[in-house]
Amino acid sequence: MIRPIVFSSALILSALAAQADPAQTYGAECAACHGEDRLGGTGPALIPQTLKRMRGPNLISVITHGRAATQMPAFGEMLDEDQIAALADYLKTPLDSVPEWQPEQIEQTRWIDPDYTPADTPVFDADPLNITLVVETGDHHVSVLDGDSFEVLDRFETPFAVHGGPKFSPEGRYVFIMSRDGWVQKYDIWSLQQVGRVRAGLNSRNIAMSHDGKHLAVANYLPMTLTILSTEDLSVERVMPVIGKDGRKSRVSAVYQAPQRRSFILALKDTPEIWEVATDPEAEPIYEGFVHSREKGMIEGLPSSEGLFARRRIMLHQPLDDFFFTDDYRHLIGAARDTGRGVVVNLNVGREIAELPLPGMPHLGSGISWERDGKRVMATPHLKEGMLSIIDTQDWTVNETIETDGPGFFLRSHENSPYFWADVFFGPNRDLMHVIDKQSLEIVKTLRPVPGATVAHVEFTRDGRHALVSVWEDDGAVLVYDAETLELVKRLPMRKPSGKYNVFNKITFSEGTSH
Ligand code: DHE
Repeated sequence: MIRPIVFSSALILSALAAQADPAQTYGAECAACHGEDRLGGTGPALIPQTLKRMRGPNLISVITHGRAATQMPAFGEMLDEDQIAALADYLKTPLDSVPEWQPEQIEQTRWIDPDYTPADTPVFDADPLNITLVVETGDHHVSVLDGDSFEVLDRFETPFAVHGGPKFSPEGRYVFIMSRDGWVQKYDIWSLQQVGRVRAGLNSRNIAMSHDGKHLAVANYLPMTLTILSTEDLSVERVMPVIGKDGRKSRVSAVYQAPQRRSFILALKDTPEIWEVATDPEAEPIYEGFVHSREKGMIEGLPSSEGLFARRRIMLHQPLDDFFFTDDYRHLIGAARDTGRGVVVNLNVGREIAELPLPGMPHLGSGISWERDGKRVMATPHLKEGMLSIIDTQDWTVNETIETDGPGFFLRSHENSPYFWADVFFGPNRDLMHVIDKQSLEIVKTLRPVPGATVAHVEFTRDGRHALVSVWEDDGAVLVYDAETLELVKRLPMRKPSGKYNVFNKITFSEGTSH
């Protein structure tokens, strides 16, 4: 006899409660992997700051169908449509309070891989300085490419949702990679092994390496801090709260390395200041600003005998972010959001010195520079307009603009190449890549490698002979072009490859690459 299924009233009540209360659904179905506090565990943090930055299928679809090639299962059969929609809304609500993320909490997350054994010399025959790392965002891996043979030497798992450029130690042996969840991973290229991981922030923007390779700074949105780690063992050296002169807390939009200045430069999102943080106790005499501050006894946060991590504030008229630095690191151009203006700041004297008309959200962080007609120019794409601006970095004028087939994200060139490459990242032509002559500023060729597939971000090999282009799709590829003939020479299948980073070009601060 088939017995009718009888639900107890307690069960019905709990099912109704779960339906009504997405927090309960979260606790039952998600917390084991994503953490009771939604700050992540084996799965990523599920907080609006992180979720709204994630590209790809929307939240409802991920909950319903799961995420291919990850641990994220499909809940479509377990939860009904209303429950999934309520859960998605719940995940988009901010946390009631942001937990402490001080050295003690960070230290608890620090993990050194017990299987890591450092090699004395590279465990491969390839040129260790011509290694190129490819970040594959499709399944959260990095491929380690031999830049001569284009063979994949290793493919390792990264934390979830890597963003920004990985940063190499000055000799090129180690690389540090950051995820939007604030995890920092250290990897040894010579040994082809992960060294360890630490969670330096809860929602982070990017990382920067100090001039001597000893310190790694992590720019955080959540909490509003700069975390400085020891590159040796990923231990915490300092957590700096970021508070403007007016007392307002600020998110850090980005942190940059300024090797000649022996400092980190911070772009602050919520307060009209730039911060400079010294990475060398002896460095301050080279900065006018530091000398003045010191004379006036204004070095904050540290006794005046200690210069390491001493901070200098540069006051602005409004917050600036997305910096491009001149090669000598004396000047930066920052974008004043939604104003159509770029602002030039002289870092030595510590003040704004010029303004530039830059409409359509310039993406200055992707800027590159080169010599043209005896002048040093820089080029920047614009995220909201199909154009590139060419700026004279002596008199701070916009020399020329180049019309493109749509707004772009990244530019790249190399000292040995007469061309620079500009992607069209947004809009119907996002499958196009322009190749532009650095002197005539003419578009010499427009590539459409895979019709309909986004192509973006270029990196050159160490000698500049090859240009590597990402086909930014889940079943994507890195396409290797001859940088002179512009012919395709190789196709390397990859899972949604985003940025690519050549060790030599990065550690020598090549003028053709963002730093
Ligand atoms: Fe990025 C670099 C900020 C969206 C991929 N991005 C950077 C850097 C900053 C920045 C400050 C320089 C850091 C560094 O390398 O040390 N990015 C921002 C934003 O504010 C923005 C517009 C909005 C946001 O979501 O935060 C943004 N970025 C994106 C994307 O949507 C991209 C295309 C895909 C993704 O991964 O999220 C993206 N950003 C990248 C990449 C770099 C990067 C690949 C490194 C470029 C390089 O060649 O160095």
